Amino acid sequence: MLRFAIQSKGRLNEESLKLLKDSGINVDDSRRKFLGQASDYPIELLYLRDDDIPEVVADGSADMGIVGFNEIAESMADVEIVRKLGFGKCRISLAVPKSVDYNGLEWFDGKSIATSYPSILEDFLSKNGISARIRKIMGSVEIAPAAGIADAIFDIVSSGGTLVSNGLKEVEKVLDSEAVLICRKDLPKDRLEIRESLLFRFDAVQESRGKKYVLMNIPTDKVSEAMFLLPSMRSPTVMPLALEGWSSLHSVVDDSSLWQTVEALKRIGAEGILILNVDKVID
Ligand code: PRT
Ligand code: ZN
Repeated sequence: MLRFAIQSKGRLNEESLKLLKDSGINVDDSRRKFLGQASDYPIELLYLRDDDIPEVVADGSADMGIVGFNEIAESMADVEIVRKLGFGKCRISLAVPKSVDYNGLEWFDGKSIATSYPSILEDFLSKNGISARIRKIMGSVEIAPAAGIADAIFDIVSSGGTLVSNGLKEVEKVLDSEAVLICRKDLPKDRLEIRESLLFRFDAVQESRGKKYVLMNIPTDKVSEAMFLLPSMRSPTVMPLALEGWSSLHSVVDDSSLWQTVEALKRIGAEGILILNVDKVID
């Protein structure tokens, strides 16, 4: 049995549960529970506040977990970062009131900065030779300048909307973050096989994200041109159709270039184009 920690509620909870579910691990997601059991997989889920996950994994109370990289950087917990998971993307930045005539990092010399991430900030300031007062605040950091509690803030930014609505502007990005899969460093040998199986499943789910399976009929003399338009994982599959002079072509296309590719294929004579979701990709 492997014990796996995820956020009990909040921004990473849903995506973490979805990754497990898409990996065929069905967990009892009644979020009020502290400990949940998967019905068909040797894993138990520990639902925690995100701040507690790095330490709990570092000390072996949980074997693996999902948490924002920002929490690992702040706690400096001694864990292995096994994978970046591609969700919960954000950055931690310095922001100042929008009326400030900001002219570089020196502006922060002698100022006070409110943050829930004092360690990351302290490290950044000392590396840059800036001496500022750090005020640790848990939650609603963005109101600190207007409330007269600090001159500036150091906080998580995603769309930037919170900064704008609080009369602030982002002036320095310090750290990029996203959800990461972490593992304790001394994972007992009897759980290594479960870890490998989990990674195999997570990778297959992640590989399939942002991909579509495209099938079409195309005049056989256009197949090489079509293959050039389809930068797939491997070469596309080409099969002759019963109809003389026509072939069927199958390939995997990235979502980001899907419409461009399909339009180009149509221009060279592709017909009957089917676009399907990709559920898993196993290399
Ligand atoms: O209760 P618990 O302690 O578990 O949760 P929490 O309230 O501490 O964290 P939560 O659920 O807000 O965020 C969990 C993780 O999601 C963070 O540690 C980040 O890794 C990641 N993440 C991604 C974010 C955001 N995006 C985000 N936008 N965490 C917080 N925010 C907040 C930010 O603090 C600010 O108040 O959203 C606001 C800014 O958003 P924009 O879009 O207006 O810029
Ligand atoms: Zn938290």
